[in-house]
Amino acid sequence: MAIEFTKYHGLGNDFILIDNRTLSLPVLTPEEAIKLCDRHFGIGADGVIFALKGQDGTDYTMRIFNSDGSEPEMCGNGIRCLAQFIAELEGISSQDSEYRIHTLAGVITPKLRRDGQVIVDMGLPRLLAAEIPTTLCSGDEKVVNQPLEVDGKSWDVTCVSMGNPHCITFVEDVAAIPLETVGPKFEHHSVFPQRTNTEFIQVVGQDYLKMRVWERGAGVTLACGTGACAALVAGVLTGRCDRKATVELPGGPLEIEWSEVDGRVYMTGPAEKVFTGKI
Ligand code: ZDP
Repeated sequence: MAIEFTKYHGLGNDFILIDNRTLSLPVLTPEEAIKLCDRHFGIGADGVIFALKGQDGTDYTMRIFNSDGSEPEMCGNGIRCLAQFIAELEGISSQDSEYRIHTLAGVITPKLRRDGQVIVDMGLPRLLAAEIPTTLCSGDEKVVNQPLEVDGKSWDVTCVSMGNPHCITFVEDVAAIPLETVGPKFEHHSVFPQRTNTEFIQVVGQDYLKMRVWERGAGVTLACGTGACAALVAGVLTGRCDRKATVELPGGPLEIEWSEVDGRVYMTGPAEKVFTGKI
């Protein structure tokens, strides 16, 4: 059976989107996703995203497999792509559509804006060690500016869950970080039982952060939406930035706000269709 797919990217974080709306389970297995994500033997992507039937009153359900076949709870760049994909499937050309999406991180609400950008209500950040999860502090404590030994060096880390785990460390110069060497050591560190995404952040100004990321299950990527949200929250928790800032990723900028009013994190950024095909 042929399966149609559409390739999208959000700031170069790229995904294979599958129209799976009539079903509750993904039409592909994690093993098939690994093959399709391969950049030499497959289509090439950081993950595969399925637009599934809604549940518990939501419009749709999103599931995603990372390029290594593992399944994350959420995906910030991916859900912007999903919103565009759904609008196209529904034949909606006008903007302002808002969707309630069921994810393993709770209900997430992306909204298409007239200028083509997508603003996403990413929900509440979770800050307690048990929620990350990490054993770096006792379960009911926040993990802020904690020393962590990785690769023979002590890093000050702050941990934030946006449904998926993030470990954030602030550095002088992000360009100088050997991501390929230290990234996997953070990801598989014994203090992170579910592994972790890791963000290296350079504070350029109160309202401007520069970020490079090592993603759990995907490695070096050009952008990570949940990571940019987690980074801003960590910047606020450690007194390094305002509640609203631009986060510059290798693939481009995202606008992130941690609202003082409702405590939720809002992410604004692009999602672009690249091509369609059949498997
Ligand atoms: O948590 C994880 O395992 C991530 N690799 C999921 C993907 C996150 C993503 N890069 C994002 O934008 O949030 C898609």
